Amino acid sequence: MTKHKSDSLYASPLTEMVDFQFDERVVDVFPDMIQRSVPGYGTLINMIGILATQAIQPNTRCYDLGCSLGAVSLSIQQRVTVPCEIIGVDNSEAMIKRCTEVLAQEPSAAVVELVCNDIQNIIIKNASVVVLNFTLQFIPVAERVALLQAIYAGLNPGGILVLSEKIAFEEPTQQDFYTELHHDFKRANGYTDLEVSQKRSALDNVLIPETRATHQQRLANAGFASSDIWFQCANFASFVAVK
Ligand code: GEK
Repeated sequence: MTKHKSDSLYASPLTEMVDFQFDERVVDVFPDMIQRSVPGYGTLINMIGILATQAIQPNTRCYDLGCSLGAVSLSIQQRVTVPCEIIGVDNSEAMIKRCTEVLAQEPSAAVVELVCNDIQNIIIKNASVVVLNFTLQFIPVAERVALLQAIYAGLNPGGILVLSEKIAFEEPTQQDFYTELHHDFKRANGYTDLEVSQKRSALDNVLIPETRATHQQRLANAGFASSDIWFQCANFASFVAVK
């Protein structure tokens, strides 16, 4: 098993706060970072593999948009039993380079292709499953509906979109409750107060969470017949939307 480096990117005081980027320094610590930062991440990855396997039709495509190091692609690749194509897309060269090594030699019914590009530039077609696992939150808010429309257009009838996001709350007391719970989760995983606060500042302009209602309204506007939350841990929720 690969030994992953532990994340200490925000452990020392930074004189200048730079917006968070998915560069080589992040790639090196990414598995540790996401496990210690996203409550329920490991369970969600396993469950997406199971859900996707249920939904994938033979000889169709499954897209993992914002694939990072390929956790979702791998979870599907290891479970799927019908011939299909998994397409992982990420615009971070460093992520795609490392992801290629992670997914290299898995025996599977699925063929995996990795693409280094903006997910807003790719043409989605013949898809039975599209996964946006904590990626839409990094797309500018005004551009989100166009991406969901392109996904909807590329899905076959009955196909599903799995959309996982950090979510926001309208009620300030509810927002405070979940923010504190999330920060306590990070502290319980060994992050210091300094790391929690510096990471929060670095993500401020980059990761824009929205409410459950906003997501579901946008999914409906993009054409999806139904959507529901099928998994949630604290303020991290996953929607499944059906075409
Ligand atoms: C996982 N899904 O492990 N085009 C392509 N990729 C993008 C774009 C874009 N416009 N914007 C951001 N990314 C993964 C985790 S991480 C979530 C996803 C997180 C990519 C970015 O390079 C990064 O790899 C990924 O989306 C978001 O299940 O770190 O919180």
